[in-house]
Amino acid sequence: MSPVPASSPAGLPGHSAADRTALIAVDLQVDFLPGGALAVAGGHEILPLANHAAQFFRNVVLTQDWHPADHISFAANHPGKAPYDTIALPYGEQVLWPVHCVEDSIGARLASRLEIPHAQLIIRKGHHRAIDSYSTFYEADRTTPTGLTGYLRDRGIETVYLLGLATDFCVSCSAVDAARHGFTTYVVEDACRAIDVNGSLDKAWAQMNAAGVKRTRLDALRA
Ligand code: VGL
Ligand code: ZN
Repeated sequence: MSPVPASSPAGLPGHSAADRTALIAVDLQVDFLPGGALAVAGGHEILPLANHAAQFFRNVVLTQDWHPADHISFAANHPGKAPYDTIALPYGEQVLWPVHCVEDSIGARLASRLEIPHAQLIIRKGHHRAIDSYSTFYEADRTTPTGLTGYLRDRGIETVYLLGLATDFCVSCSAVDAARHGFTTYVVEDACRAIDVNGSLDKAWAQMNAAGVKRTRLDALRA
């Protein structure tokens, strides 16, 4: 009988390093691109980068911010408040945003230039009226799960790479949660763009560093 190989041949699901690794492409949606309701500067620049990066991954998860029209994170739902004001909610401080990514609206659609046909899962987050959700693992109350942890574990995923929008909100919160759940976690930093409001980008990197999130770049994926 022949010995069990140290690494199984490619093509056997769940056994090779490629099968244990997933790319999570965060919130590449119309409203976060220039011209959108909550445009992230340079957001459109990363669409070709995301398409390219995805070719290096067998497992790709896409996420969509997906809010009801009466969502608590919209400044318009708080009389007297303006976008980027903050309010105190039971789960902590909440930044108020322009109305964005309303369920089933054009702005909530994935960017038309996104071409990742082999993506296998789309996680929609932020659909509870009273809770925002930057992370694609847990909503902002830190207790309501999206189910992504279970999906990744069931699929034998051990390492995740993240890219997308915005670095300092949905990407960073997702990366921190991934690392806390024991996934080896990389952020592909040149394939992300930030909102950067009130020092949010510096704060986000500090939190990612503290959680053990590693930074990488597109070039390193090619290597
Ligand atoms: C996001 C603010 C509000 C994001 C989503 O995708 O980073 N930011 N909703
Ligand atoms: Zn949102």
